[in-house]
Amino acid sequence: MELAKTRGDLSKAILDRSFTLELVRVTERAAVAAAGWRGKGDEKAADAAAVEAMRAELERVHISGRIVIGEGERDEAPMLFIGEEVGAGNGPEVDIAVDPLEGTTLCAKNQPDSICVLAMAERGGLLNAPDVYMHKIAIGGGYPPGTVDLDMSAGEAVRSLARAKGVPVNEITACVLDRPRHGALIEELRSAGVALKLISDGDIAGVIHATNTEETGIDIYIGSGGAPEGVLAAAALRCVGGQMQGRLILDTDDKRDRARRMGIDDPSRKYGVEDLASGDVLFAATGVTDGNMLEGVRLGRNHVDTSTIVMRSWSQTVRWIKARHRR
Ligand code: VTB
Repeated sequence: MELAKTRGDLSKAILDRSFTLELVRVTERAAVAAAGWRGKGDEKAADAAAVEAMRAELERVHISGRIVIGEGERDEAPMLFIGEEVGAGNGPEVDIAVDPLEGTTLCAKNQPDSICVLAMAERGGLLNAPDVYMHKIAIGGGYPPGTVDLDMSAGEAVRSLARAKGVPVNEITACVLDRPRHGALIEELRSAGVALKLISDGDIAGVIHATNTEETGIDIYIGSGGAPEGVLAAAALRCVGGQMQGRLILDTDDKRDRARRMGIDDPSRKYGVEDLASGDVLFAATGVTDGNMLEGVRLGRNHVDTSTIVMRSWSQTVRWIKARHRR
């Protein structure tokens, strides 16, 4: 069988493809560091270990990187703060979004789908999103544009998706963060007959699961979660296909001010995948705990095994990289 050789326009492949493996090293190292804190009930320590490891490994990558989604503002985060320069400083100018330990609670409780995540784009390619909530809706590839929309009610969206899929609505499964604020949403989905996969945390994985329905059984992700996680999920969707929309929840003057300072003039803008992550994008995630998408870190006597997914928007290549590291 022949592989598609020219998926995209070669002139748009700004990011050298060898960076994919560089990013794998970064998320692997963060995951190994966090794995030592699995099940220990200490979210902060797990997160700090991942942040430090990610920061150290990024230092070795030949990029002039700038953190656009990170651990917070300069005054609140000692490492990987927004605006921090990262990388060896001798390569292309790129923007970096990180969630060094997505699902800190999942890691602290040793529950599924805690992952270390990083996305890289050409300069200006990732939305500088403030750390607020974002309404999100996402489905997999292969559906006509506009099959679901943030401006539809949840009931309308799942009925439209069921029609497009050619199944009754009671065969649709929606993934939703299990939060009191989603009470009405959950009620609406249940009364439409939809099956719910309620997750306690980790909606980057939740969104990606919706693009991999055959394996996860999830058709749609819907609800509000972190805006930074929304940008990272969009970076992944640029590589695996799928539709997603997001809208920032800027419900106070303070949040609107913060957003304005980050360059967001229209507080009610509906963002599509390309508005959140544009141009050439790479995305990597390594499992910390076992999950639907990735196995967690295996700590053996003499070696440590990691499992990583890494993808590239230009070629739409998705690689699963299992690695064995000597202890
Ligand atoms: C969201 C979600 C994340 O934390 O930010 C959530 O996007 C926090 O939600 O994936 P609450 O403020 O309602 O607790 C995660 O689940 C994990 O960081």
